[in-house]
Amino acid sequence: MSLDAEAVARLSERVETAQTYARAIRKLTDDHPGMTVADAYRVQTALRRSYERRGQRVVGWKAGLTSRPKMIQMGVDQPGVGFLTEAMARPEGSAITVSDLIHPRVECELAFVTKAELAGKVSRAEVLAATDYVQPALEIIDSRFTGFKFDLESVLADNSSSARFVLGGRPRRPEALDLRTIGVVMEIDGEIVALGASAEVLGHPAEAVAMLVGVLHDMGETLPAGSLVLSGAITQAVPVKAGNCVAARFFDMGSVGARFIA
Ligand code: 0L1
Ligand code: MG
Repeated sequence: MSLDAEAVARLSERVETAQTYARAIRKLTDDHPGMTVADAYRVQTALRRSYERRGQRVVGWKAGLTSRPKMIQMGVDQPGVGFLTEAMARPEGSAITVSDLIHPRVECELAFVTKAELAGKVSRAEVLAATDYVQPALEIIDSRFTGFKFDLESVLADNSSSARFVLGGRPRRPEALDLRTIGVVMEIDGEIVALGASAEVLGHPAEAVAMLVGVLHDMGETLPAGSLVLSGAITQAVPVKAGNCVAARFFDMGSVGARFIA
């Protein structure tokens, strides 16, 4: 670790202001080149505590940077996690405003909802045993860094670009599906813009949940029963603007969609 407590608090405020006012900022490592991944998670934790103090309930977590192409695209070498609050949730089919976001992109993901606590180093099988159901989801990410350009330390401190999410489709028991082979097609305004299969997510999306529980353990946290986890992008992240209508069809699980407005 290289940042003292005062620097962590200052960086967390800088990120929170950028998130609140949708203003892009320089990546944090420009001013703190020695910042480590552990420092980044300390900034993210300070951000989470600040949201909680303002009454925002944490409802779960997201795994990010979980596919090899995504890591290469963003120039990072490991996945990461971010927290999800109730205020980030949007109803299926709803209108999502883009004026309070900087440069939103949409990803298609499998959401896990847990029925038992997960803690420490857990296996894929333990994740599946603790999963109540899985469900199609859209994640709307929005890096707070200029040009959507960052490094691992900066993006983790920015809560892994978390912004909004939408749950939809049909919730399914995990044992009823082969979670490696869920095909997804994403359309914007009726045109297919991205597709993929769920094995894109660390070989199996439950591996991403296991990774996430390990990161939480390193932060001194567990994943409580009843948590929502976005397990990582099955498709690439596609930029969206006001006027766009997004629909994602998940094989055997139905579809999830949202509209974007100014
Ligand atoms: O959810 C994701 O995989 C995104 C994590 C952060 C990287 C990005 O903003 O593209
Ligand atoms: Mg994502």
